[in-house]
Amino acid sequence: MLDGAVRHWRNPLMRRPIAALAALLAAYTPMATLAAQGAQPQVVSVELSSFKFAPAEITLRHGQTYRLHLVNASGGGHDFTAPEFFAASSVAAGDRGLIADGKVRMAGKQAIDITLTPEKAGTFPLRCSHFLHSSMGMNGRITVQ
Ligand SMILES: [Cu+2]
Repeated sequence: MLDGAVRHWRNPLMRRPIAALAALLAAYTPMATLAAQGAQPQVVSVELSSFKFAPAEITLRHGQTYRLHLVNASGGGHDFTAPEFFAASSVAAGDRGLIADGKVRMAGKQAIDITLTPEKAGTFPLRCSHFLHSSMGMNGRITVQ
């Protein structure tokens, strides 16, 4: 009986599915890990209000995927204007429509989520482009390490 099993194992037809399964597992495992990382980006929350960003200093790592959770806490409109930062990032395809001319426009009490990956290290200015808002303090800085 054991002899039969050994002969079975040595049969190339019986070995091939095992080799195929091992190759499949080797190929599939890294992909599964990447998918798990992609499914859970790190959340970075930024609150907009009259007239500031909180936090005003945002530090990110290049190559890491984030979910930028923007919340407009005030009743009036603001925007998250950072054209150089957005140009230096890969934005998830489904979220690109939320950014126009480097800015995310936000109505009062609105929340917007954008999934992106900063691709280049650098320091990028952040401001609100509404009339006089930046001169009243609505400025920030995004540092990508
Ligand atoms: Cu504003």
